[in-house]
Amino acid sequence: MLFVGSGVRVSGTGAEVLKLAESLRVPFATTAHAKGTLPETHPLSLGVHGHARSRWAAAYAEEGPDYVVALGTQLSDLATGGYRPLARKGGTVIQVDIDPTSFGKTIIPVTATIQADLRSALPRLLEAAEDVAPRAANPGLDRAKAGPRVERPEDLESDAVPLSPARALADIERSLPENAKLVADIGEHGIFALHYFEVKRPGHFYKPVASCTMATGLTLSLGMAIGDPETPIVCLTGDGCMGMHGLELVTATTLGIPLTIAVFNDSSYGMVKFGNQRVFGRSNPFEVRDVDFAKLAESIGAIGVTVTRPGEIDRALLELAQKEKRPVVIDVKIDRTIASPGNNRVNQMAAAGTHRSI
Ligand SMILES: Cc1ncc(C[n+]2csc(CCOP(=O)(O)OP(=O)(O)O)c2C)c(N)n1
Ligand SMILES: [Mg+2]
Repeated sequence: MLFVGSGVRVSGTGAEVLKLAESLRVPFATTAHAKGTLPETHPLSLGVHGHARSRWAAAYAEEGPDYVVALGTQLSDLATGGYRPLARKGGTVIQVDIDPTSFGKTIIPVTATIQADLRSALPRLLEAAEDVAPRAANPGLDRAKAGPRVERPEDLESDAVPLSPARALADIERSLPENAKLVADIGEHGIFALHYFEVKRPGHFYKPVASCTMATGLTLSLGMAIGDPETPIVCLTGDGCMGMHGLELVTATTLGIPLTIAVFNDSSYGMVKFGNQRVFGRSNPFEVRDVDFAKLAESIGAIGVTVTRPGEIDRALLELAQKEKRPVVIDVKIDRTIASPGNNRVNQMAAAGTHRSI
């Protein structure tokens, strides 16, 4: 298995990694942070592994690959989903990274490390791969991909109201213009995006991961929209993130920036609420107000739209900002009782019984 970290994005070597996977005919998975560097619709893709991992990646990793080449990742707890070993016991893990301080940070078994710039390492790996016969068959991959890609796949089609976050993401995925870029922010909504959104075109999905402040995605997408006004930028954010930096909308409106902001509005700091519930068995004792973000947007001079039902997010809505040359805020009232699957960091804390020692 090739395990692709964000170093591949930084070095711009996604195409070479894909070539390597194809020439050896081995599957690849990305870290959460590297989601968007490779097409997830590719037959060899397992999607995201580690934090918010897909069921395909989980199934493949649980069988335990013999040989893993990790490219541009520190193999942190997020990358490995709570330091789960990448290879089977006794298997080989090779870690390639430009930064020598990336080595030895992980506690999972690593067989060998190679300090190299991926821009020079990948051509050499491709050259070496010429002497290796591609895998004829990979029953482990077939078994892994025989099952569903995601947890609760039925949620993607759910007609329920309040809206399931997975269904809202499926509507976004179906409706995104071909050239649009989706940026996901910090919170449950971001984990939903990591888990459910399937990247078709490399370079068209980005989610900041790890120690990021809330609304990093919001401010980042504003910068992207200013820098590249012809490309439709859709930012998926949360009501809490909007509370932190939502008034950047004044800047976006003043400058006439065609940014689309889809707010997954659960009237809560969902990640904190569900995290507390999982680890401590109870949640934070305060409620966040149910803010009407469509009205807020209109009051600033942006376009505000409220979505409450499946199917309401469509192509016309995601093209509106470009058409009107001003920001569009979509207040998506999601079902606030649905937690994201695959927040392994929190699940591990819960399993470790942290609540008992506090
Ligand atoms: C500035 C800052 N404060 C706190 C956190 C910790 N934190 C991560 S996600 C989150 C809640 C996000 O709420 P919201 O934007 O509504 O997203 P949701 O989880 O509900 O989808 C918090 C408090 C953070 N990342 N950044
Ligand atoms: Mg929220």
